[in-house]
Amino acid sequence: MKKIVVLLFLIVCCVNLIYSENGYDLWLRYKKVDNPFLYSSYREKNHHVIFPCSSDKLLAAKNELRNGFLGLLDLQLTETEVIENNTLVVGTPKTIPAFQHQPFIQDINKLNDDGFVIRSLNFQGKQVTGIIAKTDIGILYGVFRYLRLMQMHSSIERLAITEEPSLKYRVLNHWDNLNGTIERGYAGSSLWDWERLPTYKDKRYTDYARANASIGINGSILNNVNASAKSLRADWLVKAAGLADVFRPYGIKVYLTAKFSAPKEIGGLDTADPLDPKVKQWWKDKVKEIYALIPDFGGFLVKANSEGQPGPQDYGRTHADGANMLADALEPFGGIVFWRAFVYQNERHVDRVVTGYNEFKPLDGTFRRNVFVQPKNGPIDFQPREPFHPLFGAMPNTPLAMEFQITQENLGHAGHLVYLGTLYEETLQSDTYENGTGSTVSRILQNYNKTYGMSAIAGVSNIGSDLNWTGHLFGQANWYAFGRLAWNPDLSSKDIAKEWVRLTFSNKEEIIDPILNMMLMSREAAVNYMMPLGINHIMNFDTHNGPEPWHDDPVWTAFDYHKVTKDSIGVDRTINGSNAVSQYRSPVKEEFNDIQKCPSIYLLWFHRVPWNYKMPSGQTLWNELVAHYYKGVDEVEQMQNIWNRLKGKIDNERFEHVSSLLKLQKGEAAWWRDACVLFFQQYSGLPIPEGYSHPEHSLEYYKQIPFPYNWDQTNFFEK
Ligand code: BDP
Repeated sequence: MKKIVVLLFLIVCCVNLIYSENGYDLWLRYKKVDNPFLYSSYREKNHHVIFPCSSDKLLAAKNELRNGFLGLLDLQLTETEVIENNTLVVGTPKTIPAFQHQPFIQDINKLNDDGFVIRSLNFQGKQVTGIIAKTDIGILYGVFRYLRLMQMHSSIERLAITEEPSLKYRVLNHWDNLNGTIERGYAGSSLWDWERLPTYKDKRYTDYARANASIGINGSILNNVNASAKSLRADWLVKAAGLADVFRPYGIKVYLTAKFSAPKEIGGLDTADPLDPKVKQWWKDKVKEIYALIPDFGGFLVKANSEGQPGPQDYGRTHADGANMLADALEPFGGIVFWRAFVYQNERHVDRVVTGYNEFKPLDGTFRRNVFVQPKNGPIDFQPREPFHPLFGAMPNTPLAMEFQITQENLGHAGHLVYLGTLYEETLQSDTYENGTGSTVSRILQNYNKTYGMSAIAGVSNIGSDLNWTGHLFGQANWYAFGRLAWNPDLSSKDIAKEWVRLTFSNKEEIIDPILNMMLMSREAAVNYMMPLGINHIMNFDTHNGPEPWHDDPVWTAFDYHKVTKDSIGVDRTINGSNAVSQYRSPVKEEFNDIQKCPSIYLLWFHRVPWNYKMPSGQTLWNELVAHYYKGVDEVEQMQNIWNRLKGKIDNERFEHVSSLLKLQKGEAAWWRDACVLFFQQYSGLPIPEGYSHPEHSLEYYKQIPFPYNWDQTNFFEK
């Protein structure tokens, strides 16, 4: 009897082990295909492979294929030289010269360097599948795409896929400090082990590169925008070079942030004036030194004259003067500059929303060709919801790079499930009217492709040393969504979410549908319980997590953002107010300016509205505001219910992980709701409408709740 119990126990343990997943494998899990029909058809089609390899990129691609076959199909990658039916043929016209005479070569030649085709074709009299590209990196992308087909249980018969990325530079911005902390990072510490680099190269760097390459990300900016000049010192550059060596086979270039005062801080000069010949020379020499170590170095990202960072304005020069000096140094090597447009004066009389546009719009057309101006998606600062940044549509002669935030600085850190694909899509599909209807932000980004090949998108990374990379398992979906939209900014966030669920959890509809529902409702839920109707910047002033609409000190006050009084709430940014609306083109400008036409999601962003204002729903503003806050919490409850019904259908480890975080989210959502409703009620003086439960505690109670500790802010070791 005892033996049987022990045996049963061991079986249970094994089953648990098999089904327990910690999330490390991301969307590259390569679990065995559990549909017998597909399994055998995939095996048949991949029985033999022709895949000549002459570069590290091709080798990386073949390794991936090998791992994919083993995991998905229990199949060893078997190479052949003789073409038979059902052979998988992988190569470029260079590695498989016979391709040069095939009719499909025309299609390949039309693609950009990162493109590929995957086709079922007749090649040398045999029916084969071809993964064909112009370049080696195209092959790597094609292989990942091919494996994804099988991971998602799609048919691989009669394939006719042609793909190329719409944007050229698709980069992650890591806000990693050299001391291992990550500014606004919530998934542990930095992946970069600076102490042991470059000699010791953690295997994780390779997995990081694989994950990025699988979605087409091709650049990694290693360090924080609040930069340390030290990262440009010779002893640190060799470490960056060590990472570049690991990333290279995966087509990922390394970039660094450049602290504008570096010539003074580490170069011994007495100025960093961009027009000073000594300074120019210093940067030229520095760039030369970098390229000697990292021949494919990507370039610099710069935060200048913003939030206390040094910049060209310290010397009476413009952003263009600063950016162009760096661009000139990088140009001979093919490097580029990302110059951020996230600037604002810490002066309370200036509406922060208008600053970026005011500083950059007049400089349109004055930047070198290898400079991107990089605004954030909205004109304030990664709020749960913002209208698109008005610089998109206002600088037709300057390549603009989009900066999205993947890390959830203002969206519940790694504690809340908030799928950001919908946020990204909302911005990308906003119409700027730069060239008439249909000039979406996405088009603006892609249009520059037509001018001189410059197009870019950047995402502030949510990756850290946590075993599952992103802290919250669903944070992986945001990394994935960013990458997929970087490849094609017109993809639908819903389709992307569906892909991610299939790759991460299961191909079974009974699992896909509920998870998809949760993801698609999650961002709106967060907006509802945090900052509905265009309210913004009312989070804790320091950690940016938790409600603090009452924060008020001489330097920083939430009152500048909500301007609440007993009569009204919201900021007047109409033509009678700060006139921020005029930074948008017609008809967006008129739409935002008119309280009747302004979408209610942006109402209090652009308008000061009396508490008893009648909303289109027929409710007063006060009642509607309260309704949003309560709805947000209800939505989190719905998400919990959906998730709970998945118990037993997905592995226990990931189920429990998400389940406990949803509990945390529910608690914090209720905290946001109760604190904000009570705070605003002090001003409106109106009752919480019938049917809603009253907050359990007083406002004083909520004000005293300590904000969850966040250790990421310490940059002090570097200073
Ligand atoms: C703000 C962050 C701050 C960043 C800054 C930036 O709170 O940590 O340094 O943006 O983007 O949102 O430069």
